[in-house]
Amino acid sequence: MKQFLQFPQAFWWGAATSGPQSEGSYNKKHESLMDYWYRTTPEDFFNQVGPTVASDFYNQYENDFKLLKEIGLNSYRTSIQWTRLIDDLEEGSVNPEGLAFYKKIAQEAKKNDIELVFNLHHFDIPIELVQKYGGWTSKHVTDLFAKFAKCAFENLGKEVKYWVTFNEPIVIVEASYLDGHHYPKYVGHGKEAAQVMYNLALASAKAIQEYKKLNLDGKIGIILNLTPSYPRSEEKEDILAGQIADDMLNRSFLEPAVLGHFPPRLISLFEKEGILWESCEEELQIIEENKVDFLGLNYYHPNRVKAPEKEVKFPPGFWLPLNYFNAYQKPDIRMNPYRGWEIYPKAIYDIAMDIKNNYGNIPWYISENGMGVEGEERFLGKDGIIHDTYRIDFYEEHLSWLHKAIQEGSNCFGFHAWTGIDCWSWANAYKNRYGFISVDLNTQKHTIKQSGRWIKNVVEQNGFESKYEL
Ligand code: BGP
Repeated sequence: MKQFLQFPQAFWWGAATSGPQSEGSYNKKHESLMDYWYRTTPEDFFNQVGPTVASDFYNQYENDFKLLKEIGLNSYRTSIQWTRLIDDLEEGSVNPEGLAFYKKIAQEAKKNDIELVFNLHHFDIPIELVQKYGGWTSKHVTDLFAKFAKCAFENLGKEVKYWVTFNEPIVIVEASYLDGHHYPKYVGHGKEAAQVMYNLALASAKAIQEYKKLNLDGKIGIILNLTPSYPRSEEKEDILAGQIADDMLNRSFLEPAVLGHFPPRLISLFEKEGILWESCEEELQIIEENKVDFLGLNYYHPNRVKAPEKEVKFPPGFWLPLNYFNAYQKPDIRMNPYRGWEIYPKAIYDIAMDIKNNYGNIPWYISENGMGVEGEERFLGKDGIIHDTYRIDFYEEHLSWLHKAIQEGSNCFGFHAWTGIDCWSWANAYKNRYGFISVDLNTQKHTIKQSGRWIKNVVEQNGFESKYEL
């Protein structure tokens, strides 16, 4: 039986992207890690497409905001590129041309009645800071980040009311230091990974401290990707494996951001493994005192785990969490074959309940959720638009679980899809498309898809008729 699901008043219906994935690298002051990685190793990127043009937001932002407005969105997240806003990285001084661009973005959002969320970091550290200082392994870089943040708040903090310090910091830890997916592609650098984890939480707290000092009329948060762990069985070993996976991948940033300290079990584990970060009282106090006002949570897929079956001996200096939890290949799961991610909408409800029960029901929103599909031109109709009905089904099912959580008291104030306009995605480049609006890479023409018409309808009704019985 179908049921109309009404969402709370003033609910955010929007989408997210980032500077490096949408703007194109035109007129930047510095090269980011992604720019450098692409310039030096283009073969690492799908079809050798890099961030140089992306979805041409730098040139098309006026038209893009019109399209976002046309599909009804009332809010939108993008990121300020450190490499565009800042002139001198040590001083954190402003690059006037970069600032002028971000001012135009803020104005355009306002003109279209779109609430803008500015993020400060989306995997795009300036490469100079990696080469000179070792990137996020360095405490000095956390100070430089705070200077960049201060510059952004001072110059744009009156126009823009919602800020986030980082997008998915755990991805930096995992992809650059543990599994080799992002430049510098280290595998098993456990000690550095742990330090990066700590430094990113510290950098976020330092940026929040700068924001609070300015007494602006706005709010600041962080965007975390949560992959809830589901153990293979009820056996205590599997349950413990799930808890440790959660500590490492989810609570490592959730706890400092919301509670002001790191998960104690994770600290003991890192200590036992000899990879615990270097910290001091003064820094821990900054983390303790500068918590977030709200959370943005990205949800794509769950994490199926099992207890390890045998102990793995690592060579000196190498560490991965393999002796604590292993991936579990659960039979009979639904998959998105293009991305290789399991589709499990109920996890959105589980996340909401975890935030309600264990994190003081802090205000939060879904800051990314979506389905990447390869070869979407197959679905191009005679009417010239892409008929992405699979995406509509995906969203309706996830939103039905989110609605149930809200009914049960979860303090969720919005839903942002990944993404508004198809965008470049790191090494996957333009392999999988996620947008409500398509991008033709040959012409850079942006065209609304069927899902764009669908979301417009959802926003107008502040809800939709759901076919899902939960
Ligand atoms: C999230 C990132 C986004 C985006 C998305 C889809 O983790 O925050 O930046 O890339 O994943 O990623 P992909 O295109 O690799 O499937």
